[in-house]
Amino acid sequence: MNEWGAAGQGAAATAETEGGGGVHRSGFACFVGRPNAGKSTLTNALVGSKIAITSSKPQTTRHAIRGIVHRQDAQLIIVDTPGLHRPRTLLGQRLNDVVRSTWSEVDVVGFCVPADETIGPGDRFIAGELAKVARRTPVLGIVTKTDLVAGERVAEQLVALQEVMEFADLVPVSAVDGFQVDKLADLLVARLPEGPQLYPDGDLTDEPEQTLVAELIREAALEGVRDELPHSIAVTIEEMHPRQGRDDLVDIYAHLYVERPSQKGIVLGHRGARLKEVGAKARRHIEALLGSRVYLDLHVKVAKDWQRDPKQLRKLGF
Ligand SMILES: Nc1nc2c(ncn2[C@@H]2O[C@H](COP(=O)(O)OP(=O)(O)OP(=O)(O)O)[C@@H](O)[C@H]2O)c(=O)[nH]1
Ligand SMILES: [Mg+2]
Repeated sequence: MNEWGAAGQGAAATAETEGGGGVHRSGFACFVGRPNAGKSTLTNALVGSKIAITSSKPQTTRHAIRGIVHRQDAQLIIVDTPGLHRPRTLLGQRLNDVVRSTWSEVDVVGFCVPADETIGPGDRFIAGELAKVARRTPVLGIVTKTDLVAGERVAEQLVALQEVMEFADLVPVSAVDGFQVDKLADLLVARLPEGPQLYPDGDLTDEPEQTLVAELIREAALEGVRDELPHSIAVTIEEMHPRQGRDDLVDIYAHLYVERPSQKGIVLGHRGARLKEVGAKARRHIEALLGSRVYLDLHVKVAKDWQRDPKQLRKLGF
């Protein structure tokens, strides 16, 4: 039933890399880059659906998230990882560990650098780390967010990126206006081994629903907060189930953790107004995800200095 066109269009798409023959490829790619480089937004653009949360705050992504791109000629699994950075907390160290352990599991790495920021020590640090895996795994250089700058700036950034390390390919993209997103998919697919489909048709991620829900709440909570607060926020789902006797309503009980009592006030806002907004916004996204109405009960809790506390980190899933 699902075999339509597999030999037809698939052959055309892979002819360039393989010299013909309906080859099907499958495998893993991951995006690496400083926090805020646009990795998760690009992952969502390639998957064609929002599977990873994004924000203008650094270190939005906190675990490796798999997004699945289905094509006639290939199945590409993208592992979106946290931004690689100089860690200041135990959480930061754990995030970096997630990134490095992902590198050994993928067929190709995409090193993302935003077009609107100069290449700096943070990028050179990543390049140095990547050089260790680059002998085994091809690394593509990706200039992201091209919509934010003029064409010549993109060209300059490509040249600057090339000086940081040697790349298997270089490509500028914009996840926002879609510029060359398909081209990037082609370049990544070309680096995958031949292989069968690894995930069923239609699966866009293997993230458990509860994780996606917790992330959507965290994303809503990140908006409008500043400084250290974004780092201090964590979300857990305590309970999630259909309301008894109803098939159109899901009850969700979630905890939103901060690190200090003073942060609790900020998250709550005047008479709880901010939290209410966060809840309403998260609920809209969760309802779209689950295709059902949602009752969301959101409680703010203090987990003192959880980013530095191994026991609390474990409890929060790190
Ligand atoms: N204009 C523009 N903005 C973008 C593009 N891609 C990402 N952004 C913005 O850049 C910010 C960071 O994007 P993310 O995708 O969360 O970045 P990230 O690399 O996943 O960040 P971490 O998870 O913190 O490492 C967000 O505000 C995005 O909306 C793009 O192609 N164009
Ligand atoms: Mg991210």
